[in-house]
Amino acid sequence: MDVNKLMAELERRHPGESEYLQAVREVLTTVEETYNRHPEFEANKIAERIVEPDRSFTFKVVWVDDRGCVQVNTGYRFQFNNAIGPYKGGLRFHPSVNPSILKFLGFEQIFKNALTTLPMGGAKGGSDFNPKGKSDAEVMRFCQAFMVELWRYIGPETDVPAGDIGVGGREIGYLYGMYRKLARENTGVLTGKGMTYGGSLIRPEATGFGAVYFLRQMLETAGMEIEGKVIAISGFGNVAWGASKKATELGAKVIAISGPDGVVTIPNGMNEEMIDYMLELRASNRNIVAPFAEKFAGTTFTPGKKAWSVKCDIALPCAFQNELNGDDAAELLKNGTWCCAEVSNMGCTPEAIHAFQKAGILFAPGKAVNAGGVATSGLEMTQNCMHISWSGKEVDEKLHFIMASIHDACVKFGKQKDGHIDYVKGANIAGFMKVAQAMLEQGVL
Ligand code: 2IT
Repeated sequence: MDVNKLMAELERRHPGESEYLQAVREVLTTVEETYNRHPEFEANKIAERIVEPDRSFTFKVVWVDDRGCVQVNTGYRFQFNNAIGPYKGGLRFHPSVNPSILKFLGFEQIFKNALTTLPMGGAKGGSDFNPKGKSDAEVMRFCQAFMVELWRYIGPETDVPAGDIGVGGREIGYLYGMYRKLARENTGVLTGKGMTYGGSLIRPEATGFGAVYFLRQMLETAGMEIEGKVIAISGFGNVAWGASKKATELGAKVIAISGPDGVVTIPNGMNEEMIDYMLELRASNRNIVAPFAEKFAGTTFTPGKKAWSVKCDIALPCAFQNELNGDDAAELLKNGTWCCAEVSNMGCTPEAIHAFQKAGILFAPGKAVNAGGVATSGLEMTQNCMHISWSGKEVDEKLHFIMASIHDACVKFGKQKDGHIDYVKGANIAGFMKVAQAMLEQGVL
């Protein structure tokens, strides 16, 4: 493969889709060497085929707000690749949502899902609907209108959506309710469902828990332990919550969380009450973190600042793509940060990753670190089709096993001659080669 030629062609077909092009370039440059050792991949144009979504759906979502005004949004589903299993991936509701962002997420999802050891293909969808300030009834009407369009394209063995930013348990409930009514079926067509109608224990915690299990293994492999380490986290949503909870439980000190409005520093580290309050803050639909500092004495809110301005051992981006840039990386490194595990999808810019790699600190990419979320979605699908539910302990044990397998795969494909583990390379090669092999064996489609 010739990465520059392939990228030029992709850019011609998807002009200006910067997030999508960024994600593809990162994967292709890291797998190029291994790929080129397989002339059968080149002969079958695996790279050219894997970078394009299989198909995409765009639809209009019309709903009525609480004032009686008609609102119009755009809905999308990008089905990227189903070589190893049904399309699988979240739905994002956020005003920034556009085809470039959903294509980057769908593309990343292919390799992440391949890493989980479970049979799941890659997809992503969502809408430019802004949940901020919306009432519960408005969210319900929007979700129902969204599903009236989406339901034709999905199915438990075809395409299984889940949550992402702006889509949590409440939204999945409304989406599932409408799907069930339209399809006249109770199936595992969405994951992240409530416990009373087919959800899996540990799914809400899984992304954050899995990330901390992975982080613990990174540290252990480097001869360290997580206990006592100082961690800065960005975001205050479901993922930041799960990561804070597990890190605190394992004896680490979470000293910062952040929102679009600024950062809250917690000098003594998070406690249980604070962790519980994160859920309330997220559910309030206000998208600000400042109230956290008003509620807890001894914590400080600094407007306009990111979590990366706080001195820490370990940085865990848990919010948004490209939320940690080159300047942030420089600031962290200056303050002595020696590990960064991306929990958000593509949380770090290429400049930030380069700075971390140049400094030789521990760095792991989102598609490995955050794969526990979708992996537990896969476990929810399994329970649904068996019509049973596992205990929390059983699910957590399986999540442990999966995160350990992902870590092993990163080490296998990412260990350099000097012993340093290039987790970016390891994750990309392991995920890519599995899907490439599956495509090869199934012929030109
Ligand atoms: O980015 C992700 O992996 C998710 N938002 C979860 C997807 C899923 O299907 O559980």
